[in-house]
Amino acid sequence: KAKFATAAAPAPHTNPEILYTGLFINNEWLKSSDGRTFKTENPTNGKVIAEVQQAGKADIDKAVKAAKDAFKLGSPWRTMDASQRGYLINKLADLIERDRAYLASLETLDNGKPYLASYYGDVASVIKNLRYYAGWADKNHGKVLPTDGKYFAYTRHEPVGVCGQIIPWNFPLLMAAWKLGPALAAGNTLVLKPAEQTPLTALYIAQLVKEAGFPAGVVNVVAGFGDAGAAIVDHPDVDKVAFTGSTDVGKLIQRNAAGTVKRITLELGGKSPNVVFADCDLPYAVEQSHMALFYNMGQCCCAGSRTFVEDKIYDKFVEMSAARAARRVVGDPFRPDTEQGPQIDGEQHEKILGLIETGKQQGAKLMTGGARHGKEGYFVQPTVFADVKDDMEIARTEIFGPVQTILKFSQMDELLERANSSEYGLAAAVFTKDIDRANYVIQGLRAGTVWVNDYNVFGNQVPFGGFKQSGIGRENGPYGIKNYTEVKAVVVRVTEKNS
Ligand code: TXE
Repeated sequence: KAKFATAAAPAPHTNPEILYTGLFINNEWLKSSDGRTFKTENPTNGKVIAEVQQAGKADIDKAVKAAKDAFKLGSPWRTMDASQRGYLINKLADLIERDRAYLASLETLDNGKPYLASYYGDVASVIKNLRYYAGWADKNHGKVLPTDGKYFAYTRHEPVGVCGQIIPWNFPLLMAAWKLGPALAAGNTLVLKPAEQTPLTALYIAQLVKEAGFPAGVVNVVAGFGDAGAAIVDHPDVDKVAFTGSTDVGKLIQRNAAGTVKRITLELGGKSPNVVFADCDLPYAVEQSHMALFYNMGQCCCAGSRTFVEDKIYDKFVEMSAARAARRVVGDPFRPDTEQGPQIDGEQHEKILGLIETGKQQGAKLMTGGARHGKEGYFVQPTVFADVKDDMEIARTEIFGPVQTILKFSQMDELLERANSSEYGLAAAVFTKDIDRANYVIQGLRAGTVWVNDYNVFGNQVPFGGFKQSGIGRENGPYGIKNYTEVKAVVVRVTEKNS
């Protein structure tokens, strides 16, 4: 069962026009300072879609300067009513809604995810997320504090300043929205760097930012590689970095951000346990566990990538899961019946196929799939491994592909220890009808999110982020706003104090 409706969506633009490939700085489209460009590729067939201006250090300097100027005291942005900031964010959401079919198509072209998922999943969530945070713009208020002495003390919730936002390629639009919404609602200015694999939709959004009427320099979008990301992290005028991506790069960012004591939020990798007890509704749990792993070609940081199944139903569960994966429709992401498109690029494709080989060599039982799909593009067959042991590579490393690993358990305590024996702690799920058991597992799992009898349920009101090496901080909800807010304490001497 898909998470999005399947009522008729407008037909996709299978060949969407590419309108913006420049660096978006100060509400203008620029070429890179050193003339460098890079190619973005269609992962369905490996063909080049467009050449995009590639930001280097000099361009990052330019973008940061624009954001810093836009943040100056007295600037249009700083003097704007908070409610007007909310209005502008809502306006941006309206423009995205207007261009929803085009944006969903562009996302599918550049990323490879099925068009219906782009349309009903990604773009729909982007619109809702921006509207949620638009509402926060004039509600992020401080407090009056009954301090001792003749003083009037209060807190101001101020923007942090210039935010550097570095995002990945698995949900290019949605990750951009999760960064833009709270940052703008709280009054920050920003430099957003999309991933090199998927720059196109964020660049289109940049033009919509301008059309919505945001003052120049508030939002700057510059495509580029890791060196551009590193230049953002190193820049002394960037006050905060928000990053979503690999744990390795997250660690690097944390280290490098220390040089200027930047605020950082990190949303990193995962190896999330999905626990299925024997008293579950079996066909439902099989389908949910399938989607938990295979959604978005397995390229989800919170993917249910360690499926723990109670011994009593293990064989049946494995058999049903393998049959479901074998039925998964893989192919052209623009077709309405396609469930699975290509992986993002050749590098990921190779990494996944390599891990599948390791799984075979280390003795996991391959139930279905296990190889590339087709001859063109970066497709991988939906793959299911049974008899997976905790110490196998495929049970420890984030595969980030359509590879389900199914492990067996028999005792609750053993289960919790094994489920928690990962450096990650992003998400987890439990399928059971026993409320006491569910509550025990909820409390025992060390993860930022625990789903009960469902998976991949996101709400703009609900925080998302990781325990342990899955990250620092939370996105969405009031917690998300907090990460973009500095609290200033103000203490004013008064001549007389009365209660
Ligand atoms: O990620 P990177 P990659 C995991 C997943 C995947 C692996 C590698 O397991 O297989 O990471 O993916 C920018 N300073 N996730 O190599 O490199 C980069 O340009 C600053 C999980 O694509 O982390 C891009 O914009 N920035 C994840 C962003 O970091 C740097 C989503 C992410 O790229 C940088 C993606 C540097 N030194 C991959 N180097 C999730 N949490 O959802 C690169 N970047």
